[in-house]
Amino acid sequence: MMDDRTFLGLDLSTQQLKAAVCNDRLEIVYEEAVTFETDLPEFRTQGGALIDKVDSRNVKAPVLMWVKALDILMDRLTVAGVDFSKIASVSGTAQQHGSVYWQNGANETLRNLKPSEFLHSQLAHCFSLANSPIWMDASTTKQCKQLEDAVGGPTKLAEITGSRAYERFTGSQIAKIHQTKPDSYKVTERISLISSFLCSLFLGKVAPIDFSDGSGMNLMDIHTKKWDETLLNACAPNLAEKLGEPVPSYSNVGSISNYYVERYNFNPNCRVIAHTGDNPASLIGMKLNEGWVAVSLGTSDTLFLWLTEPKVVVDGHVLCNPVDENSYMALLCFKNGSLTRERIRNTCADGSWDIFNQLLESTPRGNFGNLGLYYDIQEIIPFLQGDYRYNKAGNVCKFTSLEVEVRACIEGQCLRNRAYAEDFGFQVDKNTKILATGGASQNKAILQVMADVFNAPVYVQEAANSAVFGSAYQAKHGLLYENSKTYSEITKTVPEPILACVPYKDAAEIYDPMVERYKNVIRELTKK
Ligand code: ADP
Ligand code: XUL
Repeated sequence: MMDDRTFLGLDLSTQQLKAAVCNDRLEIVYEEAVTFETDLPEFRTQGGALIDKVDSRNVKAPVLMWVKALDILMDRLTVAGVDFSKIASVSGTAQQHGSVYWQNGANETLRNLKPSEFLHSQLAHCFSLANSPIWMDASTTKQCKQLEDAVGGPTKLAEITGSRAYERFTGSQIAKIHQTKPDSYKVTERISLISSFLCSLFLGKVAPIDFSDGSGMNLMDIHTKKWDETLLNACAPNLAEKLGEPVPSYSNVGSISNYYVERYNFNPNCRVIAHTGDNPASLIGMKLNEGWVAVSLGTSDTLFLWLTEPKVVVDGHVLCNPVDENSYMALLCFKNGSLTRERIRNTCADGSWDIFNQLLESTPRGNFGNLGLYYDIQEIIPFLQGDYRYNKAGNVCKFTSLEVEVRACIEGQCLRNRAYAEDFGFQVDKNTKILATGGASQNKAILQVMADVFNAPVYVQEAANSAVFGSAYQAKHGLLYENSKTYSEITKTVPEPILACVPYKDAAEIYDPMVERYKNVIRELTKK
């Protein structure tokens, strides 16, 4: 019944839990989503996050909200008519870096889930921390220093793990939990990433962390793909046993928990494939290969490239590649993405993307020499917070019209993307092609600015949410990997990207100098 089989992919992102079911040709047959803020208002999150009112650097999310979201999502898929007995394998992805703390006895509870009850009622007492730190957290500067010192500085840490210490990365987050909540740490039997936590819910036991998401922790040696003992010891005691051994991202990690067989009529032979981070999953969903730059415009804005060799960089990250064990991927992440665009849309365009786009399109490229930088929350690179506005003469100013503000926001974000990609060693040339994904990639006016700033064509895929589709493709790849089916063979039926916009002729003339100007402004603002 090969023609009949389907693959389930999930994406536990910042704002939503999404699911996609694909057929054997990897065409999407069902899509459903649960939105945390509106579907689960009892958890009182802002877009899925709990931002501390006293110190906004502390950002968490309730673990049980994610579990409850899965209960609701499974019900929605049932109502939509999904035949679970046809699903051959499941894989998933999640926001990167966040960590979940399983309390002593949790693995036993996971192994004995009662099919007649919801997951959230059975797992209510399984977590030693009710709220998990997530990627938006920036509260671990002290622990970052400790990790870098343990191996001889930021560059050395970047050489080993692919990144210098970053506040949101899991190592410093675990160290902080151990230092500030020693009792909770003591009763923790296992620690999962959010991706491997989601995988555990399908597997019915704590699932392994995969190489790609594991390389976003500042704990794994990206060359040997093993935990670095010095770093584990610098973080917290007995960490190796709490993390378990990492595995390749496409690993077939076991059969689906009996809970799903009895409750939803899954086939007992349905396999669970390791889950990974959302950026690695997007790389899969976009069928990214060399020569393309992927730009994901989601809650965070990220930029990623396929790398054949690991590079050592201090601004940016090198992660293990999720489909090819010998390759890597470069990643840049900016926290102030969609939520910042939404703030400017709300203050300038009455909350409407249509009005926002009209304003954006009514201003000339280059914005009369105005430049704006908007960091609603503590940015990663550059390490800044607040709004900065400059006029043509380079003086700090206020913008006098709504359209200038809207264009300044989008141009500022696109200049940032190009400037940091260049610092990573990426050079725009006539072969550069950009592939856009994420919620805001459906906005052509924004993509046009991206095309102009990079002076390169921008493409999109028919399926805009590449992370969730990437995990459905990975479900198939992981299932057939043992039969020597390569990832490119498996995804050859996925349609090629579609051209969305091309740059105007004067793009380089306008934006090349603006990129340099942007870099100078940042240099001044971040001068110690
Ligand atoms: P994540 O996976 O990080 O939770 P998504 O990739 O689903 O996020 O993107 C969600 C974001 O997409 C929303 O916060 C919203 O601002 C943005 N978005 C949706 N539609 C548009 C649009 N037409 N123009 C610009 N942004 C949009
Ligand atoms: C990547 C990062 C974010 C999250 C949430 O380093 O922090 O992109 O994965 O999407």
